[in-house]
Amino acid sequence: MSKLTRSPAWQALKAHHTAIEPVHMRQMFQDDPARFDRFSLRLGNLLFDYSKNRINGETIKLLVALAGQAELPACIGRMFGGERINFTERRAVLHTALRNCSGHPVYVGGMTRCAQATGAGMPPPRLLPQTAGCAITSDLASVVGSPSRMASSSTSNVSEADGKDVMPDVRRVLGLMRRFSDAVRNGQHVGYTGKPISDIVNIGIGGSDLGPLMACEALRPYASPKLRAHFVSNVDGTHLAETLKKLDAETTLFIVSSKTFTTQETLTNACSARAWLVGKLGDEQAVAKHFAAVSTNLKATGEFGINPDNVFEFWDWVGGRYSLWSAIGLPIALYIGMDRFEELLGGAYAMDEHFRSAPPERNMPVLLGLLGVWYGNFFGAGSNAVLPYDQYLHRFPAYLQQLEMESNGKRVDRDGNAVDYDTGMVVWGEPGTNGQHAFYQLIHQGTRMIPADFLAPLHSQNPGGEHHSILLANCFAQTEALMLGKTAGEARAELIAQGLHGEALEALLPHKVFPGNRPTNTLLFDKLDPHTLGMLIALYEHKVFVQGVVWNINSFDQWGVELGKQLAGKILPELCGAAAVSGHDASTNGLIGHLSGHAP
Ligand code: G6Q
Repeated sequence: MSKLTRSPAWQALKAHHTAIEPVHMRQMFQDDPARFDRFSLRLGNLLFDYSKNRINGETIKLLVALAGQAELPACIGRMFGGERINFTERRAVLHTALRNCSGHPVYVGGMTRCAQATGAGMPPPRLLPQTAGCAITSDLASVVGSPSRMASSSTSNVSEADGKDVMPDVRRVLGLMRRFSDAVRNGQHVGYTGKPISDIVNIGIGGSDLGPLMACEALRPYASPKLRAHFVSNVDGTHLAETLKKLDAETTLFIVSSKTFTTQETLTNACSARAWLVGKLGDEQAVAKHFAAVSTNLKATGEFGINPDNVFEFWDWVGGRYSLWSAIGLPIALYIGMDRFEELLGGAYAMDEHFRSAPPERNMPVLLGLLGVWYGNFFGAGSNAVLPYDQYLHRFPAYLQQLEMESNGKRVDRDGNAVDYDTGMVVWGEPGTNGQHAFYQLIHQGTRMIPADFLAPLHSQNPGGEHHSILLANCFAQTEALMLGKTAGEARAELIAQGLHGEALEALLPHKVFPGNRPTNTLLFDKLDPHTLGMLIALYEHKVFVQGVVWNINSFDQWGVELGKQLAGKILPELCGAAAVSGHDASTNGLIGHLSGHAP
């Protein structure tokens, strides 16, 4: 048994699970009319209702004890404090610095294995009105008039030195983003033939795609009507080809986004896009006006031929899937404008401040994370559905899939020992009512428990008719039905009312029963504006952190992704005939052989 599973907090939860397993939530609601008040939380305009969970006060106490045993508060302090908690890559984890509106410096710290260390070391939080934008403000002063815009970026593509305050660089790059996005949006930055930019195409994959794509979709109502945003990620040539079909080279701006600037998919797509552009405009010189890059690898962006004035850097302490707050968010800034982008940062900052200051039992990310642990480790749930009742959030589940599954899809603990408990869950979902007509059947009546998060705005960005009332009625009805279920008695009464009786009734009855007792969280917000989206994303980022701390895993590396990056490298030359096919298993040899008669 691992240290975690034999720990007193874990064992206490195990015993508590045995006691709570037979209790139906119907009963819990009947017994406690104040259950909603006890198990809901507000932060700014965000309401987190977690009362429809299989918990009581004792559950929360025990889960909080588990977090305490894992030294969660100290670990939070270490992340915000810039310690190198991503120890397998010797990196700090400082996406929170990218939205640090406090005016305080943030220093890259020394290497620490957070679960083993003690002591809080948390700076006192600075309170921020929940509706405020981000006071981080892009530092235009350090951009304008600077002899070289990269002058102070000596650390790019290398590890930041311990003790360095990252905030001046953060502000400087935000300033560059503001200058560039303003210029594109107001028509100052024009294409090679002098026409204003109408289309931006982000070329990136994984963390360099999913965040900006999700956020641009979510914030469409705030977008400039003069700009369209496109995202090309897949190396499948179809993705680029279908995107280019819609575009005019004279008015298109490509942003090549890659932390490493070595990713095969991104570089392949970027090269093809460049060839398309030069082919259409007939001059290599056009590239300078139509290509920008976002990367930590400034040497590689230079070698690719991107005009240094259009290169936006970030740093090794920003993980790919945590990078939308950095220059990787440039498509968002272009699309909705820099002021709105800074509101997004402000929302995340509000959640950061809540996360680092609220007591665990009143802390949204802590509770959300611990509820996941409760179901994953004690009820054996294997997946978590995320169900936005807001069409603009249609890519949110896909975004969370990477955030959660890449971060917590780990099988060894921080000491390298195989864990004897489950870690990250499968995350999946679709916008609400579409899902209702598809996979909700399994959530209601299937054999597996699937905890689900329901997200909905009180106000639609597109009010009119009865759409929004119908949408919300569906959302609330689903969580109610999942909690209550339908007993055999209720189903029987319904069937009798429909005129059924005898054998026909008895045959149908079991199919009409819903066990209920299926847990859900509901997140309600005023409307999906940049500030709220920032809060929601940061909420889930910190949820992932909480779970990683409890499971004693490194949530910030991704060796599985790195493996994928290496694998095709060996087979590609074999497919092209540049190397002999060797060293594979019979299946892979067979597939390669099959292809050789049908050249791609
Ligand atoms: C994210 C992962 C991964 C990464 C992509 C793209 O946390 O590391 O999804 O973002 O593999 O990598 P580049 O940005 O380096 O092209």
